[in-house]
Amino acid sequence: MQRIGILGLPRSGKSTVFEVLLQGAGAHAAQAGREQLGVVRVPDERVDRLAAIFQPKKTTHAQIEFVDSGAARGSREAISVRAAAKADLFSGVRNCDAFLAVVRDFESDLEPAADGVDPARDLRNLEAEFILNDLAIVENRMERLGKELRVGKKEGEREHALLEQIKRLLEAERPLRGESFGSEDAKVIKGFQFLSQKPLLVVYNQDDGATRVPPAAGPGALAVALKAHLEREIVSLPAEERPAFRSEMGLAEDGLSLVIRVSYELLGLVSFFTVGPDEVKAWTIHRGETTLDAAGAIHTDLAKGFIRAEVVHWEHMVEAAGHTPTTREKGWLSLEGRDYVVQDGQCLVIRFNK
Ligand SMILES: Nc1nc2c(ncn2[C@@H]2O[C@H](COP(=O)(O)OP(=O)(O)OP(=O)(O)O)[C@@H](O)[C@H]2O)c(=O)[nH]1
Ligand SMILES: [Mg+2]
Repeated sequence: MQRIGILGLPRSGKSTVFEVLLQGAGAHAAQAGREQLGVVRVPDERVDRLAAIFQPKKTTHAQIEFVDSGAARGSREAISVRAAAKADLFSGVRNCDAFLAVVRDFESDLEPAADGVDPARDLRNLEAEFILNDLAIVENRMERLGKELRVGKKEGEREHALLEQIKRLLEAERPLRGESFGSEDAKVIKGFQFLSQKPLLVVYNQDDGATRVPPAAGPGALAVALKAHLEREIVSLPAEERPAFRSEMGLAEDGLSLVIRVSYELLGLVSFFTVGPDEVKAWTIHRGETTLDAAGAIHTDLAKGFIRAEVVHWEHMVEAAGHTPTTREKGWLSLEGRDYVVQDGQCLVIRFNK
């Protein structure tokens, strides 16, 4: 399961965003130290449509985990950006697969912003924190490698040169998520878990009536606007009243769906489905992965004994009312080998040797 760490300056609305995301039915939250964890059921109309056809005993949506970082939680006084920079913005979220940065873009008399509302400045400050964090990691490692090189241990030479290159990028204030590296170097770099390298979703947390369009984010990042406060009010309503209220307020897509859709895009994830009378289930793999990878995601035995995959697009499956012979007659079913790249929205049956 992919984990997305929510971070941001104090009082930017991190916990409000977290609560909005957690309203997904089936979500459950847990407290782990100072941070909060929440597993969210990924809303997916395709799963619901397939379940309506198959009437399975069990329907399983994909899941994604969000972590609300524990930094400076609960402090009621407005904290300045400078003071915030000293706090550990990344507590509890360092090991996540991606970050969701909440940037304050709302005025509030109840929660006055100490240094005024300036989302562009706040984002710059956050980015600077990512980069400082990574520079500290690079410098530590280079120092150690430098010592070894001086006593004649040459193994670290190549890594030292790579870190030198990374240091120059960071010093030029370039986050690593925008850079590409050769596969050997990429492997070495991955081990460092650099924060500025992880995919970044910037959420501009706006007032109820705001219509500002967020500026485009750089490479490896995406930006969306969310009215977290209003969204939280909506999710506190009974489910059947939400759509009417939503359209009254001129909100198109609900916050949870929006954030998840964009997160999938950012993380390069796609869904495939397995269907049948026992269970309709959504699975998550990376874009570009094959039927063999998909089989392995379901069970290692399926990958080991893989013969072939039967592939039907979910819309065709619905149109055929879940009747496989019909999908075959219509030419909607294809037989694919282990190297076939799975596309978002396909239903798979894996044939394998036990
Ligand atoms: N007016 C307005 N208030 C908001 C909005 N989002 C959050 N708030 C308020 O701002 C305050 C801070 O929100 P939180 O979600 O607790 O922010 P946080 O980033 O988790 O705060 P810390 O964990 O203390 O750093 C709360 O009083 C929220 O109700 C918004 O979009 N508009
Ligand atoms: Mg909070």
